Amino acid sequence: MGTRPPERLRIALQNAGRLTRDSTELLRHAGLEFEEHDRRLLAPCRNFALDILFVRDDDIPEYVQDGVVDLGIVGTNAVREAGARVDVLLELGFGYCSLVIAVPERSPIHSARDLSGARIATAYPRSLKAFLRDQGVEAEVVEIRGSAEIAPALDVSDAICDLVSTGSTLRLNDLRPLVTVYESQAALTAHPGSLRDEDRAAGIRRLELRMEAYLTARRLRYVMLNAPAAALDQIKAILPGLRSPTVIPLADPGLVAVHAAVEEEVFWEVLERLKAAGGSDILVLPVEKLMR
Ligand code: PRT
Ligand code: ZN
Repeated sequence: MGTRPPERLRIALQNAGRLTRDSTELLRHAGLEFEEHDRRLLAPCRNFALDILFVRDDDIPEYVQDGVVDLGIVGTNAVREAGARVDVLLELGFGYCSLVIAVPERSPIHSARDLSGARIATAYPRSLKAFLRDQGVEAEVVEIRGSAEIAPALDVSDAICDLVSTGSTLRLNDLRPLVTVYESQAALTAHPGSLRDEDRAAGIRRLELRMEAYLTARRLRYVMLNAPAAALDQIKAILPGLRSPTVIPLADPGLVAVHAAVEEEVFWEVLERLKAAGGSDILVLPVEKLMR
């Protein structure tokens, strides 16, 4: 695909599946405008030199490796299973799952070592074989397409190796997880050759920074409060902040206003401690973007 206009980047997204909605939303949060009512072929971005290619997720690692596209959003599980040589630029915080080996509830298999001689059904033969090799376990890998979870009930295998997110599919099929092969999430991946091309690399870097700005901001809340000036040191110590919090004098010399960005995970705890330290009129706002 060396004939495409050199000035436009191309990104591959899953066309219809678990990653599709989060992938397109991420691009929109990165400020890109595009039509997606017809998820076929290329959707051009109106305000960025980027075209979006909607394809099956399994095709994305190879498309990125081969330079059919410059970028792809795909699970790291698919990249590993394809053995694709791509650069993983950014983990995107969605599409979380684990590749897990599981056995029937009443199976005598209780550890990876017990898998020796067992038949394991999987759509992830490459990942599974690499894992078994690492563990020094010799087992029979039964390659299947699609759902592995029924294989033990059909006596096609003694164990399965499949992706798990909530675990409800395993429970429904009377299977218990034995060992995790690896964890996975969606990632922004790049064609190594595109990163060596100065113009393409610059465009890729701009997109990456925008995505990072959104992902960082999503974890933050902007907190504003009034505090007694005398309590300022204590309040500052509570606020982790990006750097130091902004302190604004108020008309009443005994009071100051303090502004800071706080991580979502510690946010309630911080709020409670601020209140206890004398903070009042605590106002919390979402953060839209943050470029460091
Ligand atoms: O048509 P196309 O090939 O594009 O789609 P697909 O059916 O191959 O893929 P899709 O949309 O199911 O998954 C795309 C990607 O989502 C995967 O490659 C993973 O990166 C990610 N992902 C996250 C998952 C899961 N969670 C997941 N739970 N992919 C599949 N599953 C399946 C799993 O295989 C099992 O059948 O869901 C079932 C288990 O789910 P729980 O919640 O019951 O544990
Ligand atoms: Zn697929």
